[in-house]
Amino acid sequence: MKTIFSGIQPSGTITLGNYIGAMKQFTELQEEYNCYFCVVDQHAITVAQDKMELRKNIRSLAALYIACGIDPEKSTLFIQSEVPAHAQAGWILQCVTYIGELERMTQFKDKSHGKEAVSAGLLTYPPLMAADILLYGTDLVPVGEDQKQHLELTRNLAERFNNKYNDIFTVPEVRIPKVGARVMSLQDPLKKMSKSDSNQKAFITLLDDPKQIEKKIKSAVTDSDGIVKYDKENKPGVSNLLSIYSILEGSSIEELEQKYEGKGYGDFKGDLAQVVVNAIKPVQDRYYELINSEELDDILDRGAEKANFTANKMLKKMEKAMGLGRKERKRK
Ligand code: ATP
Ligand code: LTN
Repeated sequence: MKTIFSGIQPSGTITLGNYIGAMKQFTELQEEYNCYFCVVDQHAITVAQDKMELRKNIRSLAALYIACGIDPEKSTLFIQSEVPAHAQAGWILQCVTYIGELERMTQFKDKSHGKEAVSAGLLTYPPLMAADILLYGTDLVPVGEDQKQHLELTRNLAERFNNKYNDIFTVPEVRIPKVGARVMSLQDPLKKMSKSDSNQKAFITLLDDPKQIEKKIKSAVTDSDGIVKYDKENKPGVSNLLSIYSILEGSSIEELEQKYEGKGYGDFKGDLAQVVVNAIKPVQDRYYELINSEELDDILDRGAEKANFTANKMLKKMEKAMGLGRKERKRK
């Protein structure tokens, strides 16, 4: 059975973008693959986090994975910092990465742009991500489009390590959904929807209540021609809303264009708000059952145990391939 690995940062509550671009495909893939899903908390601290908020977001993200349909009987769900091999392997991979490669990453450029205090971790984020993936012999990595460049670097690092030291890594493929790979901000449809956006109106989280959802959709930026039509170039706001509607409700863009022909944005937005509320209501119900439960801790304990077992085996191979530490002693 082939292996899948993916991770989401606990840098806020996950958005409709994360749900459509990542989470939705995870739940489908777990039926056919050996899956590892991770709360990548060590990636989240590459930018400043409030201690109490981070703790809350880590648990909340774990609960949301399950509430969205990740089945702990089928998939391994765990928290990155509970598996020390990630940081250890991340260090090793940093040592086979060139600074120039890291400086070219668009996520680094976007997140560091105009900031004075940029952490070294923000720059060295991709080798840690490569470690996440390579430790599990991953074949396939389902992510949104924004992660394509990081995946390309992961593949290069795996090949470089294999050629230089020993052929131990599987070179993973990326899997990007055909639609919904890039859900855009509700306030600036030329920017991707992001859970750490400072403007709360730019994104919908899976834990927003119906009133908030309605408000955010009603105030989503569109245009002044009043026609519900998909045209990414000239009508990015409306096109983004149409994509969200189409994916969540399962109707095609053409069907939706017909349905709203001659109607204004008011009707369209009102219906879309209802579609979003209906899609995330069952997720919220399950979330509130789980969030303070022992069940969630049991799942995460089991996940960490399984992940540690697999990851440590690969870490040992990496260290051996490079000549780190001492030769293993023969047991007497
Ligand atoms: P942050 O704002 O902290 O950078 P984020 O919202 O961009 O976070 P991540 O935790 O970095 O989200 O990403 C989790 C997964 O969701 C990744 O697979 C990523 O590609 C996907 N994803 C993130 N934003 C979107 C989006 N707007 N549309 C589609 N997929 C997305
Ligand atoms: N970099 C990713 C999160 C992430 C990830 C991973 C995704 C960290 N490690 C491993 C897939 C596989 C992001 O910012 N979305």
